[in-house]
Amino acid sequence: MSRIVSVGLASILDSRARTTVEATVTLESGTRGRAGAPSGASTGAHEVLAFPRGGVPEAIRTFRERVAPALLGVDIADRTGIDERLHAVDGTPDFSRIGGNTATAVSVATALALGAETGRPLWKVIARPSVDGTKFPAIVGNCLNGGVHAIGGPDIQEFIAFSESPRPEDAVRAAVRVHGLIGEELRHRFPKAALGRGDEGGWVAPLGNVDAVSLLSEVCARVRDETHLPVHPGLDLAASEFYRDGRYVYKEQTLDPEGQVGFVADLVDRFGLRYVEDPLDQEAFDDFAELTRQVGDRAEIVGDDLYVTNAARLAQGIARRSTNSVLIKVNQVGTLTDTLRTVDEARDHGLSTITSHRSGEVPEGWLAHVALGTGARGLKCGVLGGERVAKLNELLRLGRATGD
Ligand code: 2PG
Ligand code: MG
Repeated sequence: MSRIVSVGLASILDSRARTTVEATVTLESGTRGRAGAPSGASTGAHEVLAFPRGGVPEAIRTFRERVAPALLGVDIADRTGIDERLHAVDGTPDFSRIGGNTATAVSVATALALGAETGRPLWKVIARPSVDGTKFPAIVGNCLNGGVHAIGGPDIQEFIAFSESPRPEDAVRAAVRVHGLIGEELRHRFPKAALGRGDEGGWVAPLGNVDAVSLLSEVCARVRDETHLPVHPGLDLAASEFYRDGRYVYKEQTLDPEGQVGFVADLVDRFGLRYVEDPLDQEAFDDFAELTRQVGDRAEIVGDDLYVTNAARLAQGIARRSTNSVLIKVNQVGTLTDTLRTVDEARDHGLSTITSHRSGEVPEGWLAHVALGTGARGLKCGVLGGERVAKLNELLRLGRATGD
């Protein structure tokens, strides 16, 4: 097949207008693949490093000196071999020499180039034979923001519409409706307040944590009545961000780990939560297991900072029955090959996967292909903002292409 004749890495802006990188891979046939890499704010302690210590300029320098020479002339058919070369050139366990975002941008750009060369969409390039592209993910749409993604607002980071219709068009419609109705309700409740939106387009308002869950749950019920679509409330607590010295410190209360498990289990039952991400600290494998034991039959209990898309950390969680679901973010682990390893590990042990954006995103749609190609239970990509809508629109296109 065609060989790589040039690879470039350039600085671009993410949705917070911070610099990140995009890679362009060109083949001898003239075919190209281009992809940008996103960045997080509530990053897990065990993620690979997005950039080397000198930031984007050092990432670009290192790319020119070390990465590009290792990729020139390689056959594009050897996609996984290219990801292995990225590890070999880096030589560290956390991509701290070349940067995880360089690895992500190159890995995805390579897969896109291979797809273009062979006339296949990205999802088919990465799909296992058991994934036929007919099962579409739920939309995991952030509607209200708090935590480190907002100025003010609740301590909980994300109040989510978990929109489960199998047809992308319906799933997107219900999630968008929840976001819109929450906006209307906030204008009504706070007629004089200056309301804002967080990094992922969710509303930001002066609400307490439980008040915000209650509002979300009421609005989801209204949208269910109105549309007859299965949309339910969910949360990403990003609890590591407010875990201090063994306690969960909220504005309204401070809880020990047992209290936190009880608090979250109570929210699941009172408000009908179907999705609960990072309800506990990133090292609390056993407290996660207790919560999963209590409510895992009625909600997805999802590990994000807990696993950081890392197959070895996921194996620990599987052994301890910590969760029934795992969040998948390509740039937490670096390459598509690493990502697929973690997805396989999850699938082999009966855990669902949720393919996720970052809070600082690029306005590209490739994430929707990762969700479809890995048979994900959900696509977490927000609802509002060009960089979020790009992923929803790509999923809608994929829905139409496969005759949804
Ligand atoms: C999360 C993500 C995305 P960040 O915590 O799940 O919503 O946030 O990209 O800041 O880690
Ligand atoms: Mg999270």
